[in-house]
This record gives sequence, structure tokens and C-alpha cells, in this order.
Amino acid sequence: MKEQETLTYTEEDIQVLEGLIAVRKRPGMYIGSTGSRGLHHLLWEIVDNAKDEALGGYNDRIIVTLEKDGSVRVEDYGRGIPTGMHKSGRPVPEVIFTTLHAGGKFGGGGYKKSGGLHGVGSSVVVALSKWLEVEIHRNGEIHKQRFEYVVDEQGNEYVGKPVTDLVVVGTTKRTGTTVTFLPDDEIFTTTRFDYELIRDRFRETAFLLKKLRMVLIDKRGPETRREEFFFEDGLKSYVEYLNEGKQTLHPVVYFDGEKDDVYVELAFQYNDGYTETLVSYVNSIPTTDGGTHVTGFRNATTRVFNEFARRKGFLKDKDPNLTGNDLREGFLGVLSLQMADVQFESQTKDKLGNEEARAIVEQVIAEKLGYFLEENPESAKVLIEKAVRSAEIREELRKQREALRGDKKGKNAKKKRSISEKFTPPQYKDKTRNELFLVEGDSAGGSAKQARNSEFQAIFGLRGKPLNTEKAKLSDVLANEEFRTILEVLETDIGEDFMIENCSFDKIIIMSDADVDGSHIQTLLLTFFFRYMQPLIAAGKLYIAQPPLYQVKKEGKSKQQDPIYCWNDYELEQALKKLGRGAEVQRYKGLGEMNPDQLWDTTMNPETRKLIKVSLEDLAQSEKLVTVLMGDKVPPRREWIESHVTFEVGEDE
Ligand code: 1YM
Repeated sequence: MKEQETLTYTEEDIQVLEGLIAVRKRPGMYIGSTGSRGLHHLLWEIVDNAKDEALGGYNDRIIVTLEKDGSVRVEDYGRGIPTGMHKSGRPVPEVIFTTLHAGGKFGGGGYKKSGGLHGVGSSVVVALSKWLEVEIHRNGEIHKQRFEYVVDEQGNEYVGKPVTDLVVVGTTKRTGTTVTFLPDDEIFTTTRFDYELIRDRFRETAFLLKKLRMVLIDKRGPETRREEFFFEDGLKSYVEYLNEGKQTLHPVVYFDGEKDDVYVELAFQYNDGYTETLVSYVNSIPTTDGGTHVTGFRNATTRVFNEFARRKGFLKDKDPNLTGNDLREGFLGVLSLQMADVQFESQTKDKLGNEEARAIVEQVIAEKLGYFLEENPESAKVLIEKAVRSAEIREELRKQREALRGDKKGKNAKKKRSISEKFTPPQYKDKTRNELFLVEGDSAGGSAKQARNSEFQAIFGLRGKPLNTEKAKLSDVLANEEFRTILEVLETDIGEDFMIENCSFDKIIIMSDADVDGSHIQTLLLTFFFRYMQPLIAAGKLYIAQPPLYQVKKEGKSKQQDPIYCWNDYELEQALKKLGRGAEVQRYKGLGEMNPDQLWDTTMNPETRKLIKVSLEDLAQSEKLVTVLMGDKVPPRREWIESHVTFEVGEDE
């Protein structure tokens, strides 16, 4: 064993480029940033080595501890870094932690599947730390070595100086590697590790590597916090997690297969939604931009579903093939690959480039999916029928949109007028200034029409409650008078065809009563915009009007004082103090109670009104929440609006 160690890691294996001092001079070049991202990058470098050991099948546990002194400890139960001598005459761990190496040779062939280049980042971690300690359990012995950043009395700098030799400090019955380090606060703008961030990553890793247990311990607070992730069912559990709260159409489908040393895993489950979620990974690294494996997957599913649908008569001879798009609606899946010699197409590692992966994935998935459909006729029926329905709806939609586009071109001008009866356009066309008010109720709509500045403000009066778009089919949404009108007047189109550049309004302002119905209407409208016009929210064009809650006034003997409007109880208190005895308070219950002048002054006049800008905090999170909220389970709507759509008050103008 020892002998092999000294033979495996030769000088040629390690391409020495430059000293660690270069890393400290330009940290950004090695870890991207010196902020929180860069800080966590150090941790991922070390954790990746422990993960690689798990990918190789040698390690079943990773424990990360955030220590009180700001250092972090990463412990694995793998084989332990080899402790023998390197050809250079130094112990292998010392070479790993003090030599900046690049290129693919280091350790090449010694491992099969890896998230990166084994051990390549370890020296970067040393270079950007105050100190680092490695402890290796191997061959019955505990070996230890410590590295430090040292500046001597003459001002000479030593980066990653081995301040001890690799020494045996005890005996052990297990194997594994522990690395502890303290990030340098002279390098990083923050050295505080983010518990939640690490936890979320650990959960993801545990889903992807089902034999691996991920433990996170935080000793920094008054009480120790500890969380552990272990998912025996791996990707299947991951899909269940992602589909939580959604109405699903069948049990999770899972299969795996191996070909030419590439291990392919897929889990998926359709829900009753209309969006596709496909998360893909290679060696547990997310491939956000897909790549060859995703292409292979798409080829396989389209082919197999079509063959099956024809053979079983779901598709008749005259029917066209199902397209990839028909199969995407409501699909939620995770595709995970494990393979050696991974090549990424982009610097950011977001896209898999290995050509061979395409055919391998296609073959493995085609075969297993074919079996699955044959063996699970019930699920197969649900899936194929859904896809066939999607194809029909898509066709219907295409026709409707064509009709809609035709209207705009004036071929059908009469029809357009009848749709737009409740819509009062502004006088001038100016997409940088115009505002569209979506107003609850006919009477408020009437007041708003009188109150508005007709030059640039448009009013659309909503009749009753809008359709719940979370539960409706896209074709129903398009058939709905309210939403069709909104679509038509915004001129942006919808869903994947949405084009923000075409938006004919600078602001879309939801104006509803300050009561339960009003907030429900807000939610229904927000759901529509979230589902079908998300870029509009992202662009900061969606607002919620804020009518005041009270008016306070006092009829003076000689002169009439201007009324004071209040938006909350504090303002009311102040107003009452200001006006003194005899002040009268009027509480507005709805927009309809204000006359047009009051409505203008308080809610519509850009000089004096208060608007709330709707923004999205976290897309994935919002996605999960809209589902929970507007889906079949009874929603905590008010709280949702309050906590999951970020309200930034006073963002107007
Ligand atoms: C907490 C960090 O680094 N574990 C780890 C690293 C290595 C091995 C095992 C390992 C790899 C190999 C053989 C091999 C590394 N080895 C090297 C090098 N945990 C952590 N666990 N035996 C043990 O790849 O062949 C670099 S990292 F290069 F020495 F093999």
C-alpha cells in the first residue's frame, strides 16, 4: 500500500504553476470573489474532496462543524489522504496543501468520478486561511499536520507554511480525513459562514448521493444546532420534496442504469401544473444550462412516449407526433449522472460537454422508460393522456392567439371594442409614462374614471372576482374576459411568448378595497401575473395602490381646513392631535366611499399617492408558495401576500 502511494504521485503528476503567494495577491482569480460567495467556495473545495471520496464509494459520511472561533471543520470517513512520501521528498498531504497545481493530471486515474480535480483546490484554501490543519486516519494511525500564514519580524510573508511536519499523534481503528481551517479576515469582506446556505446544499447533496449522510453542526450560538440529511431513496425523495404541495398525477418514477462506466439516474413525477422543472447534475454538480445529458434525455422521452402512444392507440395514424413541449407540461424531474473525465462546455461549469453522454443517457433512459411504461399501464395511461391533451390545448391556443393577433391588426375591430367595454384608455400613447389601474368593482371603476388624469392613466374595471389562474387551463385563461382584456391592452403576449419591450404601460396598478375581498382579488391578480407574466414583476412594473384608511377633518367657523388622510393608526393619532377637539374621523371601507376628488388626491395622483411595488424575493420559493396557496389546499392568502411577495413601500417614481 505504502509503496503504491509513493509511486502514484510523481512529480509529473503535479504541474507546479506558481506559488501560493499569487493566490493571496489575486484571490478573485481562484475563488471568484472575496465576499460571502468566495468564502463559501473555500468550504466547497474541501467538502468536494470528501464528496469525491463518496462518489468513489469509499465514504459514507461528511460532518461539517462551524466552530466558535470562526473556523470550520470538515470530516469524512473515506480512505484518508495517502500519507506516504511524494517523489519530492515531502509527504503527500504537504504537497497537496502547499502546492498550487492545475491541469488534469494530478491524481488522474486514481479516481473515477469527481466533482473536479481531486485535491486541486486544497492549496487555495490554505493560501486564503490564517491556518489549516489536516488530520488523517489511515493504516491504524492518526497523522496530523498544520499550515499557517506567517509574517516574520523582517516582514517576510510565508503563505501556507508547514509549521509542523506530518506527525503521528495516535492510533485509530477507522479511516478518514478531517480538515479544519480559519478563513483569513484580511482577505474576505465577511468570514461568517451561512448556516442556511450550507444546509440547503447539504440537503441537495444527500438527495443526489443516497448512500451519503450529511451532517451540519453549528457551535457558534449559545446553543449547538445540528441537522442531518440522509435519503435512502435519493432522487425519489428529491422529486417528492420538489413536488410538495402540488397535485401529483402518479407515484414517482425512478430508474437507473449504467453504460460504459457512466451511471445514469432519473426520477420524475408529473403534477397538474403547466410548467416544466428539470434539474440536472453531473457528479452532484448542478448543470443549470443542461448539456449533452439533457439532450439525450429529451430525445429518449420524446421517442419512447411517441412509440408507446402509437402502439397502444393513444395516437391515431392521422395524429401528429407528440412534441417535446407536449411532454413538458407539469413534468418535474431530476437527472443525475456520475462519470469520469467530465468536461464542461462553459467556464462556469453549468453545461455538460461530453459528447458520449448524449447517446449513453438516451439509450439508458429509452430502455428503462420503455420497460416502465409497459409494466405500469395505469401511470402510462395518465401520462400519455395528459400529453395528448396538452397537444390539443396547444393547438387550440395557437388558433386563439392567431385570432387575437388578427384582432390587433384591425381585421376584427368590432370584436375588440366589445371586449374592451370596461377599459378606458389614456389619451396619449406613451409606454414610458402610461399607467393602467385594475380597479375592483363597477362603482370604484366609475369614480376612478372621473378622477384620473386622462392623459396617461387608463382604467380597467374588474367585474367580481377574477379567475383563479392557478387552477385554470391556459385556454380558460385566454377565454376569460378580464385576463384577455389585460393581455390585449398590455400588448406583451403571454407565457413563453411574453415580451416586456412591447408593454404599453409603465405601471400596472392593482386598486382594490382594504378588506378581505380586496386582498383576495389582489392575490388572484398576483397569481395571474406570477404565472404568465413573471418578467413584468421582475421589471418592477406591477404595483398595488394604497387607499387611505381614514379621513380626519374639522369644520372650522371661519375657514375650512384641508382634510388629513391617514394610512395607519399612528397617522390617525397624529392627525387627531393636530386638529384637536372637534375633529371628525371618517373610516373608508372601500374605494367606492371616496368621491373622485378624494380618490385622486389619495390614491391616484403620482405626487401624493402611496404605491407598493411588487417584487419577487426568491423565485423557486415563490413558485412553491403560489402552488400551495392557489392550489387545492386551502390557502393562508393574507399571510402569503404579506410574507412572500416583498412589499417595498415608497418605491414610486
Ligand atoms: C475533508 C477533506 O480530502 N478526503 C480525501 C482526499 C483524498 C483521498 C481520500 C484519497 C484519494 C485517493 C486515494 C485517490 C485525496 N487524495 C489525494 C491524492 N477530505 C478529503 N479522502 N486515497 C485517498 O484519488 O486515488 C488528493 S485528495 F492526490 F493524494 F490522491
